Amino acid sequence: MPAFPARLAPQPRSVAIVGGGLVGSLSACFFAKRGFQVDLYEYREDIRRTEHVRGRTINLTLSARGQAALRRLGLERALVAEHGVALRGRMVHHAAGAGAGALTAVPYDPVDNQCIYSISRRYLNEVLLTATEKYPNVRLHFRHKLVAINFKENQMTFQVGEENSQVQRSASLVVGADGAFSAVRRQMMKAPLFQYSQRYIEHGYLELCIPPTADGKFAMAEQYLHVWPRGSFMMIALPNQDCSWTVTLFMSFKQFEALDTTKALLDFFGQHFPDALPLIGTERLIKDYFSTKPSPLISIKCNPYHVGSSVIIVGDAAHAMVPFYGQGMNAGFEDCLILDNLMQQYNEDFSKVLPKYSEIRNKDAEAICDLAMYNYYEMRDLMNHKSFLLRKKLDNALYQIIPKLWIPLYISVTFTSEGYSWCLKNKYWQDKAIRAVLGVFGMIMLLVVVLFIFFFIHAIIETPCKLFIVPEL
Ligand code: FAD
Ligand code: EGU
Repeated sequence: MPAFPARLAPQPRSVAIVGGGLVGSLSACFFAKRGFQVDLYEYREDIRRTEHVRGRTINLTLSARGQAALRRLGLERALVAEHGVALRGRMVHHAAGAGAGALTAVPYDPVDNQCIYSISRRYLNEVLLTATEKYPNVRLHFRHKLVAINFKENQMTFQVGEENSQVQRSASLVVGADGAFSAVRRQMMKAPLFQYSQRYIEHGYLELCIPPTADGKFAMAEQYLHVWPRGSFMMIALPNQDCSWTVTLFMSFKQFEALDTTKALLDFFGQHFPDALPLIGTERLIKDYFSTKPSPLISIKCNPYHVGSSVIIVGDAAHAMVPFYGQGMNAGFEDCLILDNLMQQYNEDFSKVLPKYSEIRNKDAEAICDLAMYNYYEMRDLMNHKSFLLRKKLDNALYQIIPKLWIPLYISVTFTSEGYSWCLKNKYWQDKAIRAVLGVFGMIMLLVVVLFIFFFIHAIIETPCKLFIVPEL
């Protein structure tokens, strides 16, 4: 028996968000909207007041899951309509050889023509931070780095500014939105039964840029995510609003190291990305390539995502993934939406909401980590295989004929809010169905061949008998 009726249960009203990145700032809005006192602590200074932001990718793709979360807060229109560049499909740049320089445009959604959006990380973060300030119950604390956290009293220690001054803060709920190298999670790892695994892949990434043309236009077909799959490495380009492209080269660290001279670099691009080389420009390529180090890519799974009824982790802190499905931020935004739904369902009772969040979110988050890792192999390699492209064609054909029954994997991941684990199961079912159909087809073919051989032999055996039978005199 609970000591209080649910309605009267003690309601903690203060929330501390650790990390003011994409997911932390969105999460702050969700808690503020519910009326909690929200304090957001961010390690960096306010990016709205700085010229340059160090760190990750310049732009990323926003799709249905991320949009659904933004919509709940009334932020979707402002962001998507005014600052997103719509992508209606991918443009595959084939390798030299067979069809050198050949391009294939493959639409994302041949049925409903839905699209995804390329958005600037910085702009997204700025809009979300400003959105938190619309709520009078939010306070932002920049240059606050969480260095320790004591779960018993929910006591956090922050290092403030550059000097070694420290402050102690507490809150009834701590939300760890402090990214892949989360300090909140590091503390959670010390508890028994906490599951954790991480994996760095062999590939790193390096960003380059294709500037607008002389007359200020996009240098490549806009409305596409451009991709150069090359087997052991690949390159991707996403458009920016100013008509430039951010180009990301994914390659093993070994290979990055091997390209250590101007000549080696230009030969490499000339051989593998001959169409991109003049668009980037040799000078700019050399300058950008040699002035930045490739960054690593990590995939992290852990479980559970909460401690008791007072600490929870969201976004990359809970599930960092390799970027090959364009879902990291989308999944993080979806975390916030799901958490908000549970707050509604359980009347903001943290002791019920937090365990439920871990329970329902873990399997889906791990599914998208797996799917993204699978794409790491599939996209750079299989895109070059005939059988793979055939399967894609078959998938899309079936989708066009029976869109309610046959939803290709990337469609369910990108354009629905079905659980990621459902998407994965759906694909297993489809693989089985295709194998079964191919199996039956194979059996029929075999039967035809056997029958043919049978009749053929029969005919051979019969005919000579007839031919050589000497008519009786
Ligand atoms: P972060 O963005 O890492 O933010 C964490 C914040 O916490 C930071 O501001 C940091 O300063 C702060 N912080 C860290 N430690 C502390 C501390 N101790 N105290 C206080 N503050 C702290 N996702 C997509 O959906 N689509 C894409 O197209 C896409 N492309 C990607 C391409 C690449 C190359 C990479 C690497 C990732 C990509 N992602 C993409 C994933 C996406 O970037 C992440 O999933 C997303 O940024 C996660 O947001 P977050 O707020 O959880 O973490
Ligand atoms: C990788 C790096 C194309 C941004 C997967 C597609 C990505 C993104 C794809 C990055 C690819 C790969 C899909 C989207 C998206 C494709 C997708 C990958 C955004 C299967 C800035 N991927 N990404 N798949 O279909 O579903 O276009 O860094 F090259 S968006 Cl690897 Cl939809």
